[in-house]
Amino acid sequence: MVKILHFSDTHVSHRRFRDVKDSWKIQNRVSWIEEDYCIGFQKALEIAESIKCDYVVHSGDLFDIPVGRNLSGPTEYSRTFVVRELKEFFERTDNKIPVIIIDGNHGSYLTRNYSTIEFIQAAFPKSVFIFTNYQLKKAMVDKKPLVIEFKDINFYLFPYFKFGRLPHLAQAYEDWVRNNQQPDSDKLSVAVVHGMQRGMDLHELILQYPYDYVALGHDHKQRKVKKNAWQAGSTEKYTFAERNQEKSVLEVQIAKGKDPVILTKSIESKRKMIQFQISLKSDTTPKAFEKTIREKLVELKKKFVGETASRVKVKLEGTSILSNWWAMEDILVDIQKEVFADTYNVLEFRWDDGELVKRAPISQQKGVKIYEYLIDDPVKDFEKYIRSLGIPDEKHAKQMIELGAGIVDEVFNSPPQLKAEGKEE
Ligand SMILES: [Mn+2]
Repeated sequence: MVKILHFSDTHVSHRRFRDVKDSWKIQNRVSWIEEDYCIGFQKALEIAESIKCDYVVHSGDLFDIPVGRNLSGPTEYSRTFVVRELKEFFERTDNKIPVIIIDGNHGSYLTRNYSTIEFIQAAFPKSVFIFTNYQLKKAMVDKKPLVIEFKDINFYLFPYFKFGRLPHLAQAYEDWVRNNQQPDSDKLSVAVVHGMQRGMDLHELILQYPYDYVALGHDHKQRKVKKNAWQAGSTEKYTFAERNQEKSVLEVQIAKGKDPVILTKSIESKRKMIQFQISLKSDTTPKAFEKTIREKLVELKKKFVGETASRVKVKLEGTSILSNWWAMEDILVDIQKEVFADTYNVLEFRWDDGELVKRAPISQQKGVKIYEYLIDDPVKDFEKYIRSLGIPDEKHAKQMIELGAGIVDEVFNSPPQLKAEGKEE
């Protein structure tokens, strides 16, 4: 039997700059939130040691940055943290446990063929085995496998690759998987993959091949995908959508010809993420809104303690009159200032108005204006209205005037009784 510690999506060096309390755990060293993600990484290695595993597998997104157009690399604090934790882990375990890490969609400079996990391998060339996005592309071009072989087990590596983006990529990737990445029939075989959307970044063949285990990453919610394939989930809550998730890493026991045995090993996160759902109506006044928010915050009104301070998001939905919403936003800004004083145990306070519909009051809505015109001579007034729009193309303006005048004339000028009489005939 071989025992693997499978973890993923540690997102070390994740930081928040907006809507967080400007308070550093140690002055100018590390922020509370950045440290949370370091601790997730640390705890996973502690569990790896305690269960006496044979291998450690990280299925991607070890570092949070760079990502997308954000080309900043991990902070010195986080990089040092990771190297120190690994060094101590290898010392405690007599350099007997190899650590395998693949690239996710975070942590690599995609346009530069360079990944932030390369320095980890440089620091521990005999114990750390990394597989980058760049190595994957090279393996596809060279038509070579991406495998690390040990005497009892082979690991097949699938760093993040969005092959479903273009048909020719999908075909090239499938050919590469088929020709190079099929499991060994004699030795134990484990696939390590960063991807979750089938046909887009997770290839169906990987779930169909008889690997003894598929170590998946990218999905922050831990889940069993198949009896031999698990998403480990992230080690610390990342978005507010994860606020109620319990985080853990996986102890995976595999033996040839048997279903893997999976044990979850919990990682307790010290910080709460709280979301207040508030539904607004067009008659909700700023005053009533302020009262609601303050009532919700009462339970958090206590001395600030960084170790336990909560992250809070106010999620707004429903409808609000625009002028009311502006006043409510001012209230939120004021409350945020107050919350970041030491009388609230809150580290982050943000709001999300993405799903709130904001409307102008009826009296100011567009379209109402037209009634100011259509009083004396509706047809002439309509022409004035169209001219007031300043349409540059005269032909276009004339067409609109003619068409509009016809409609206006019919609606306002034809005596309704004529129509009634017509009906009687
Ligand atoms: Mn990811």
